[in-house]
Amino acid sequence: MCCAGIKARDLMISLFGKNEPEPTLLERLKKSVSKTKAALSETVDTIFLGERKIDPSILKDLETALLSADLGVKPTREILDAVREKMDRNALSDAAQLKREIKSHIIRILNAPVRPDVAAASGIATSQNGGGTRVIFIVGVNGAGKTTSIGKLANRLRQEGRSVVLCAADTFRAAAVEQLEIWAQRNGIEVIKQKSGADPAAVVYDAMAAAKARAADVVIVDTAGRLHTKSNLMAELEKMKRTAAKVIPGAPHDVLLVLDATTGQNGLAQAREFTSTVAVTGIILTKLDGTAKGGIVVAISRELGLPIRFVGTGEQINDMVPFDAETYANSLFD
Ligand SMILES: Nc1nc2c(ncn2[C@@H]2O[C@H](COP(=O)(O)OP(=O)(O)OP(=O)(O)O)[C@@H](O)[C@H]2O)c(=O)[nH]1
Ligand SMILES: [Mg+2]
Repeated sequence: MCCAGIKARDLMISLFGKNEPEPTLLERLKKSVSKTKAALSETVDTIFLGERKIDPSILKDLETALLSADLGVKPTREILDAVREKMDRNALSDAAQLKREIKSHIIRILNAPVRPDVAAASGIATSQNGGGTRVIFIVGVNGAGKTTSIGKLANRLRQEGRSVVLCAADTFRAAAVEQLEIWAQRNGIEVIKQKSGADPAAVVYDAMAAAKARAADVVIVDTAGRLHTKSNLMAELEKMKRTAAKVIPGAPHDVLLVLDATTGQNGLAQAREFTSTVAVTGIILTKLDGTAKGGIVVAISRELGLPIRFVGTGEQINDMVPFDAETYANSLFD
């Protein structure tokens, strides 16, 4: 009897995992940014080893720490200016105060108002989905993590009780449709597709029609990886957007640019060009796990003026967290 009970429990555990509490947002972010934290927060601590006093000589080391965490030149300069100013007023006396100063400055940059054209677009993270099917395009360069992020995003939306349809508009890369189909299966949702090599706008048309017919809450469009320099691919993207709007007025409601955090300042330069060509409404920053350059979050906010909506913290379906400035800064410094 007792053994049968244990077996049943083992079966439940193997099916559903241990009944452990889900890690909090802060815990998950903390794990992802541990290398960045080492590069930044712990470097600040070492600056103060050996009773070193707070004086302008620490600014050089601080600058190196901020730049090596990939905060970018402008945010680094702003933080150094703020620190220097406090130092001049003798308002900083130990490492803890210095960290608090850096942290509050980072939060300020991250919470700075987004571009006015973007602020007008409704955020998917917060939208309550009042008016009909919402359309989200996922765009970005090759291998940034678009398709994976779609799988994770669909999972989040499903957990919120929304119905989701996927659109396989990457008809270009071999096996791209199959990859999206696997994510659809994991989520138990439908994917609208055509055969490889089909016109992506035609797939978008089908998906919009299907989503509308089923009164789906959200349709997420997977697109092929593209560089802003490929004008034919950028024109193709515009055509997809126009097609979506023909079936669902106002679509796409969101165009989320997926950026790979590990590409650091290079990725940011690409993103700058990309967002000057396509009207992007937000960023999904992937692969924050395992990079020591998590400060790129700050550079992106400062440079692009776009909200970071989600952060990818691994390859699994649950490895994506909504981005929040305070939580991020806490995960780096607390
Ligand atoms: N560690 C980690 N890996 C990720 C994350 N997001 C995506 N990946 C991995 O990055 C690789 C590329 O992901 P895809 O989703 O195929 O990227 P994509 O942008 O759709 O690629 P293309 O369609 O070829 O342009 C895969 O091996 C993913 O598992 C993340 O947040 N963390
Ligand atoms: Mg893909």
